[in-house]
Amino acid sequence: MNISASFPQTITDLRAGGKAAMARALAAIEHSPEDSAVTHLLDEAWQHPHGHVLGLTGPPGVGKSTLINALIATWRKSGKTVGVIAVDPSSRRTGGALLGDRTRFATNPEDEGIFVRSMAARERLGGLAGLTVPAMILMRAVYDIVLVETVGVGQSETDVASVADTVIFCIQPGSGDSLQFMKAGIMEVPHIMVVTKADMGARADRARADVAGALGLSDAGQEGWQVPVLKLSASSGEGIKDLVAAVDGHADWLQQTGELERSRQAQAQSWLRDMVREKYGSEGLKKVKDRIALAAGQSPFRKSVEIFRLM
Ligand SMILES: Nc1nc2c(ncn2[C@@H]2O[C@H](COP(=O)(O)OP(=O)(O)OP(=O)(O)O)[C@@H](O)[C@H]2O)c(=O)[nH]1
Ligand SMILES: [Mg+2]
Repeated sequence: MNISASFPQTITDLRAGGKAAMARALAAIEHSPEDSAVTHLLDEAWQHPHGHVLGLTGPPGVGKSTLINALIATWRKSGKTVGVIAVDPSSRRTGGALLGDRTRFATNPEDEGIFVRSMAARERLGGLAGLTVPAMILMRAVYDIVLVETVGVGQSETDVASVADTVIFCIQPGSGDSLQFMKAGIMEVPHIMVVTKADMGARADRARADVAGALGLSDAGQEGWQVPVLKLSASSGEGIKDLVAAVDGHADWLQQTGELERSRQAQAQSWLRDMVREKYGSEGLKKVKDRIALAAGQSPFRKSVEIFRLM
């Protein structure tokens, strides 16, 4: 399949072409993922990362989108450009009242420094990661901050870890669910914990203390990273600055420890594995297991085309 002539051929084109170019590139990775121009662009984006990627997850209605709106406003004010990927799980169609209560992103269409893209996490090649990983890698090459919103209530947090450098888990005051997951050790511990809707008063303080307690019981975090437990209100703006500072702190820590490179490499490797497994099953994956390892810094996209050719 041929992609359109206006497709951005290089990262320079993508950066210069604004939101229209990004929209075209994202459409191409969705519709012609194996086109050689698409692979070339993705390889180049992989080799020239620019921004920091945040994953925001938590139960439905906890306030993720409202928080993202507040973060967008803060970062745009300080001149940072922002790309957003909002993953819409299809199961939410049965979500009833919650859906009517959803927050949309209030962004200025004239502002070239903010790009929002919704994606349905419907059954597709590679599941959530299949499309979000390439989309994230394109946006990461262009914007200062990339935000990925996913709904998560337990095991699915691991999904967002496969696309984000810093994972933020949101908890609603007065809801015990997420705590239960943590205590049971089901949930992979995020890098930053946030209690939302702090304007709800004492319940937010109690939730924050509970989370801090639960983290103390678990083997929280990675060596050398203390998971901050913050409380904030996206409505009043309270605590947003502290979250921005915590994100900066985690980004610095990732850089200094070399963990950033390691975790991005692991994301690329697991994306490649998932794609092969989706397309050719576990048997297919077994067949190429000796050839699937990525060298340090190697792009998973070119490699996926090579592997698919072997099958
Ligand atoms: N009081 C209060 N309400 C809030 C705050 N943030 C969000 N809300 C409300 O909580 C509801 C859900 O907010 P969203 O931002 O849509 O939550 P979400 O986590 O993105 O929800 P889904 O994407 O549907 O999973 C909305 O009615 C918001 O107005 C807050 O800081 N304080
Ligand atoms: Mg939302």
